[in-house]
Amino acid sequence: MVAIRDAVFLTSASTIEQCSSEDVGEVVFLGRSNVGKSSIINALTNRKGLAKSSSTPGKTRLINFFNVTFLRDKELFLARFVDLPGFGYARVSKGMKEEWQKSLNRFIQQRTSIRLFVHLVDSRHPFLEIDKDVDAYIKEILRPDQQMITIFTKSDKLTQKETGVVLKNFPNSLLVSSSSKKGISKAVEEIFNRLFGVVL
Ligand SMILES: Nc1nc2c(ncn2[C@@H]2O[C@H](COP(=O)(O)OP(=O)(O)OP(=O)(O)O)[C@@H](O)[C@H]2O)c(=O)[nH]1
Ligand SMILES: [Mg+2]
Repeated sequence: MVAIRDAVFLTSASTIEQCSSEDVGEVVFLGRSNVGKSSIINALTNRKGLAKSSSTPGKTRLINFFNVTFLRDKELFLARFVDLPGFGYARVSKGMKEEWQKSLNRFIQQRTSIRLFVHLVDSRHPFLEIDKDVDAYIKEILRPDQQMITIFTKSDKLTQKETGVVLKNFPNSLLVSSSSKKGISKAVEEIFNRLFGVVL
């Protein structure tokens, strides 16, 4: 049985240079603005308000780092969760958007401590072009020591039929709700196994 025992905010960075040292394996949460990145970090770690979530898209503007301690069979495992700003958020000028996107791309491609990309997709809109693009982009830049998983968010908003469509089209993905906590413990286990190489 795997659980997250501790999670604390480490630091925020607006540039790569400000990022924390690359000494711990990192899980990067990325996805469209408002998809529920900050909320799933709070749900996985069971810490309300650890990552700032908001109904206004574009809430997360900085790269936020959290130190996370997993517990399995009385043994502790350290990792870091990274909350990224969503792509496609509005309210900044086009120039700033491009600058920021470049900076995020640089982070994603150059940071050696990233072990796992968690691509979050809104389960109500599972076939958007932008998510296909992100999927292709991550696969293209993925290094041999890195993995990627897709997690569908906000499953509490789905009808049974819609749930069936997601599961049928994406058989290897996880479907979770940060509100109801459905699927969350399975997601914790999956992230742990990917990070620490446990084959079940
Ligand atoms: N019903 C439901 N709402 C959710 C769930 N997860 C997140 N939300 C809501 O969706 C909105 C956005 O959540 P955030 O976690 O802030 O999303 P984000 O991806 O971090 O957004 P940015 O930081 O703006 O990119 C908030 O109003 C959340 O309460 C969920 O599982 N179910
Ligand atoms: Mg956020």
